[in-house]
Amino acid sequence: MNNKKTALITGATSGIGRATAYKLAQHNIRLIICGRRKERLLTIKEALEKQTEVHILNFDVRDKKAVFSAIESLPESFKQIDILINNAGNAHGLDPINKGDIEDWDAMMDINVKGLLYVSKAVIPQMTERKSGHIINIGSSAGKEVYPKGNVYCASKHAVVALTEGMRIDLNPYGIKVAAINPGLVETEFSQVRFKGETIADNVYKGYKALQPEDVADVIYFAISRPPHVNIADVLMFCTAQASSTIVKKEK
Ligand code: NDP
Ligand code: 8X3
Repeated sequence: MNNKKTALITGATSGIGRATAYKLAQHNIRLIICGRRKERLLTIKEALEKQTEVHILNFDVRDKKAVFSAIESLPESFKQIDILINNAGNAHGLDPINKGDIEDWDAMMDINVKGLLYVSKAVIPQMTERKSGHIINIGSSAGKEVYPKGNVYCASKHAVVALTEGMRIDLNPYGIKVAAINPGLVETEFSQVRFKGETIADNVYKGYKALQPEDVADVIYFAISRPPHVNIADVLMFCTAQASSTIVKKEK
């Protein structure tokens, strides 16, 4: 019998998602890697194909139709998704609520919340049918604690935490594990996106050692490699320098 598992990772072109793809490939997990930047998906596929089978799905999680047709298009050997990692997401802007940009608000709610729902809706039916599966939602410390100017991003991540709890309750009769992994500051392209390439983004991870995407990938792999009776339901992880959303010990 082939016990090899298949994982679908959204947002696999960068940061936490990409590091998770590399980590899971080391453990011989078959991969479906997703994102909008096709060139990057192809590069990652080429690098990981020495270790495991890799299929790429190139879609925008905001595009409902594209999400469903991408999942529908999976070849037979990738059709059974055992592990869904809802990771695609970002912050857009850091402004007080009275000065926030509506386009930024739309992007965060559409990607971080609705995109996660669309992908989940496309994948969950096969898990309920098989009465097995594992869903990992990448929340954030921002989903536990609101910080100044974080308003809509924090709301989107509070929604991810709430949806994780809702999924865990509703999918419990089917034996499906659901978890939220909630990191604090992780050094990825996150701040480049949040600050739209402005130089301020370069300073976010200066003066202390932030979490690296591989640190989060380690925790994701730990969660998915527990025995069948164990579900790591919710993890809050910080780098040692970070005590809360607003308290980070920096070297002078
Ligand atoms: P990156 O910017 O490095 O990666 C974001 C990933 O999301 C990319 O692969 C990107 O792919 C994908 N993505 C973004 N928008 C879309 C979209 N519309 N459709 C499809 N894919 C999309 O950031 P991180 O790795 O840091 O972020 C990953 C997750 O971790 C996010 O949910 C983020 O909120 C969360 N997080 C990040 C923290 C941090 O400090 N970095 C801390 C806590 C949580 P592409 O552009 O190719 O589509
Ligand atoms: C990312 C962490 O503190 O930049 O979710 O919001 S933070």
